[in-house]
Amino acid sequence: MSIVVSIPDVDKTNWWIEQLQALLPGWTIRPIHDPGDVEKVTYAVVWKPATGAFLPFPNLKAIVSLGAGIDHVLADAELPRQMPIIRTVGTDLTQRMREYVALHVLRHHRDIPAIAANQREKRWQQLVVPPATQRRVGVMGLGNLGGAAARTLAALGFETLGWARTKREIEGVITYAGDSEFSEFVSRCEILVCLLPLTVATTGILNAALFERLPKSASIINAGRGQHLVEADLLAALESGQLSHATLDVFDVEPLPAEHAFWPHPGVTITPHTASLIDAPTGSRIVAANIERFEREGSVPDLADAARGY
Ligand code: NDP
Ligand code: OXD
Repeated sequence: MSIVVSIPDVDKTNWWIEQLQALLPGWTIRPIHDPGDVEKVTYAVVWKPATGAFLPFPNLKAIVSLGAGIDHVLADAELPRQMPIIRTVGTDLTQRMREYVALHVLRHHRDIPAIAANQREKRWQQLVVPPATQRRVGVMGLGNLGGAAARTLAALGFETLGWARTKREIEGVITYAGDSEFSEFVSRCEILVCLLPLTVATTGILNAALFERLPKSASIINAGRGQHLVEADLLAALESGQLSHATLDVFDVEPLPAEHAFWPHPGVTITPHTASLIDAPTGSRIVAANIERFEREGSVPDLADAARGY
């Protein structure tokens, strides 16, 4: 009975192994590059695993994604077919994302980037903004994270809209579903938050056509995945004034390269994929509980649907 852990960062790998080992004392838990007896490995706990990482383990029962997204697992062209993928989700992850979305939507709503620029110039300028009840904010993706974010925004008083693949009912939120209602949804969002999973259908969804449909000088917040955004289209939309600001937590290439145009851009706020970054002590409790339940029942509620892509 053993578990391998694969995370690109060595210190983080050791941190997770230490925490998981304390919760699962009957298991042997080792880094994936030093797995011991490969026949005994039944679970792989991973974040951005290498291509072919799972091939050495003939008795693997499930892969545990150290996150809500599974795109980093599905990216492996040699992923064993039909392998169950368990997502790491829960109230801690949701709470962190609610904080992030509230913080940055309020920051855009109250024009804090312009106020900060004024302070740098020692300029006293009273910018008038409407109350939240007169500000329309849209959330793309209404799952665990997007649904919680939309509820939080509605509770803050924003006129809140949400869009998902299928129709979702959320109190206080005007919801839209599917491709047919996409244009109408987008055309109403003064601040747009992306909390979609990365799939074939959502890759590149934050593009020039979408930016054109948004109200003039709208802003966006992307905490989904970097590949949702067409970076050149964002730069052009900021340049033309169609968009006023973008807050980005996720990037096509992470870490964001030092020479990237986003770093010095006054219209871009960067956070380093920390919107809802789970820590090992918290995350290990969720992972350990999921592994124990999968052992007992052969399934868990947090199983991803690999065919759907999320
Ligand atoms: P869920 O699976 O719970 O929800 C996904 C939502 O997206 C659902 O509402 C789903 O629609 C909707 N959706 C999927 N495909 C489409 C589509 N083609 N068109 C419209 N809507 C679509 O995911 P989570 O809320 O748990 O996580 C969402 C994503 O957030 C993750 O996949 C990950 O990429 C990102 N994330 C980022 C973090 C960060 O720190 N930046 C942290 C954690 C996650 P339906 O309801 O109809 O199924
Ligand atoms: C996740 C993430 O998918 O942190 O959980 O991005």
